[in-house]
Amino acid sequence: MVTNLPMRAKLKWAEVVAARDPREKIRLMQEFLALCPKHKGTEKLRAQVKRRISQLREEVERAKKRRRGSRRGFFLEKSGAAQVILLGPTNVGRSSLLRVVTNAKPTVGEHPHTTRRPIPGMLPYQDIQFQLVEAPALVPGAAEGKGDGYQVLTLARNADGLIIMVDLSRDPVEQYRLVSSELEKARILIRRPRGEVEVLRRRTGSGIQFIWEGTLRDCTARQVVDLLREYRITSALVRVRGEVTLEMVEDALYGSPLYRPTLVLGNKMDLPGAEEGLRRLRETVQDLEVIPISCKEPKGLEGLLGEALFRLLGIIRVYTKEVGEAPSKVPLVLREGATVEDLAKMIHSDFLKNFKYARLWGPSAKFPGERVGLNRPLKDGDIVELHA
Ligand SMILES: Nc1nc2c(ncn2[C@@H]2O[C@H](COP(=O)(O)OP(=O)(O)OP(=O)(O)O)[C@@H](O)[C@H]2O)c(=O)[nH]1
Ligand SMILES: [Mg+2]
Repeated sequence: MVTNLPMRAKLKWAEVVAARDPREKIRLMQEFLALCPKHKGTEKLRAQVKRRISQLREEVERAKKRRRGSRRGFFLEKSGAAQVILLGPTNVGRSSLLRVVTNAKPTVGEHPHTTRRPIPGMLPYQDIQFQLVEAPALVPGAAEGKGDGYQVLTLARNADGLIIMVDLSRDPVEQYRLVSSELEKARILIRRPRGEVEVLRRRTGSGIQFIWEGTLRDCTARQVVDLLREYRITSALVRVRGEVTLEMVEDALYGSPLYRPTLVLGNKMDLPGAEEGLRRLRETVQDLEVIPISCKEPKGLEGLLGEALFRLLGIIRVYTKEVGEAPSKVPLVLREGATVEDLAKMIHSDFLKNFKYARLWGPSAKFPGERVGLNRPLKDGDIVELHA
């Protein structure tokens, strides 16, 4: 995205990053824009910086209001195994779905924009629950702040996963494109990127250090260090995952894109034209899973959706037990790839400090009660007894 910025613009960005006061940041970002040439290559970057400016302005406004005692954020505390945000244009049936598969009872309306605030509901699946949140509808220009767009997209950024819901009977491809393009503009990725890079600035003067969980593609580590120096960054931790290019490193300096696992729900399968809509939607969406549903025929919907989210989010359930007792009825929820160490950390930091060994039953135990160490990967359904 970033291409050949003049040195003065890069230095200005270093000032933006160093600034602490939001008003000061806004002023410096405006100066940055003035130094940043206008052409095709800088279009996205300019749009993104402008978005940051409007966001900061809103934050300043909100902080003022908070001081006066009124609150109007969209923040929702997470609950259950994962928080999943239901996104879509208006009238696709998000409230109807919530009524069918969760305990929440939002108002369903024929009129557009019935839902104005996020509404959470719990979707039970086997012995866990997902928090499903209906977000107010996305409109074109949401990423520029239209129709509470910032708040909705912030909800999406903070979630564990996303559902894009469309109405199959009314040009679902266009609806999907609307949502996916607003997400893209807000730097939320709905497909796992080939590479990810994070630049964590540090105060101590310990130079640039790399954490290698992948490789650099078109450049050397030396070039990365030189690039960071142009932005006056001399002390940072650079985490490289997958395949990373120099452009991605520079991009990350303006705010890293975030990946959120995403599912597409095609609703109103009961209406004429939906079959054709589904076929065209699948053609467009390609590698994302598209699930056709109808809220008018809700039988089995809860299980279907729960199962899909379970797979999408890569959830594993682990049951802990005490010596000589039965395993807990309620599982701890971890993500694929989690180890005994992650489990111990989750329970209590003391557990990790004083860890001796663990005993393992279930799918990943070689035999019941196998003795394992901290780096042992866990699987869904494992039973673990921690010894500290
Ligand atoms: N035929 C049919 N109609 C549906 C289905 N799901 C929802 N509807 C109808 O679609 C309209 C909108 O439904 P809502 O659930 O309010 O949609 P929403 O996405 O929450 O919309 P807003 O909150 O207003 O943006 C209502 O008239 C529903 O009865 C479905 O599966 N089939
Ligand atoms: Mg609604």
